Amino acid sequence: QKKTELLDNATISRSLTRIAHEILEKNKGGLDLVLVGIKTRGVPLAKRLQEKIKQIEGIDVPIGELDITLYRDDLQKVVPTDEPELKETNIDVDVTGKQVILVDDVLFTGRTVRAAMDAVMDIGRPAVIQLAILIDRGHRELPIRADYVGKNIPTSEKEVVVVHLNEIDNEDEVILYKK
Ligand code: 3GP
Ligand code: 5GP
Ligand code: MG
Repeated sequence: QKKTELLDNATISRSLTRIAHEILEKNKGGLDLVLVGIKTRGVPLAKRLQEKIKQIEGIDVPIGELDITLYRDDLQKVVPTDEPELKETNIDVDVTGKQVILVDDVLFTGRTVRAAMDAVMDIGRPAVIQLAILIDRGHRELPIRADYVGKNIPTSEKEVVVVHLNEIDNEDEVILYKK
């Protein structure tokens, strides 16, 4: 197994700072924003964006969480017919009329994001839904793209992107593994 470091602590932080600025620019100051993190690692990323937006603009953007589990617990046993399913919705704010930003660590086929959009639209009618992602590794199977991207990493099917975040893994790093 070969590893390549794609992002470290400093570059993750800079990417998120840029994305926070882009979100504020695109959404006119951000007063109607709602951040929605997709578990597991989309949640700490959403919180970091919330903090950066607070530092830049001085506003408190509400945060929600979605638990969408893709496939089975063992990634080696991925069955193509398995769809990511919604396990839990934890969004206390009314999303109707809001600019909802979905946040996740890695964008791959797009099926998780599709399930996340369904979950958000089940609880209200947002003015707009946008997507912020740390790593876009390609291989989309649906017409879905991210509005805000930390880094585009064209991967092969055999490669896996490992995302470690301080809040969960006690370190910040993004590594490309070649099997
Ligand atoms: P996450 O909760 O941080 O998103 O999908 C469950 C976990 O498995 C994810 O954690 C993700 O980091 C990790 N993972 C690594 N490679 C893959 C992959 O190719 N597909 C999926 N679905 N998850 C992967
Ligand atoms: P999708 O539904 O777009 O295929 O996959 C998105 C979800 O699967 C993300 O939540 C992400 O956690 C996980 N995922 C898919 N591929 C990878 C990968 O290479 N690395 C990591 N860390 N997560 C992945
Ligand atoms: Mg994820």
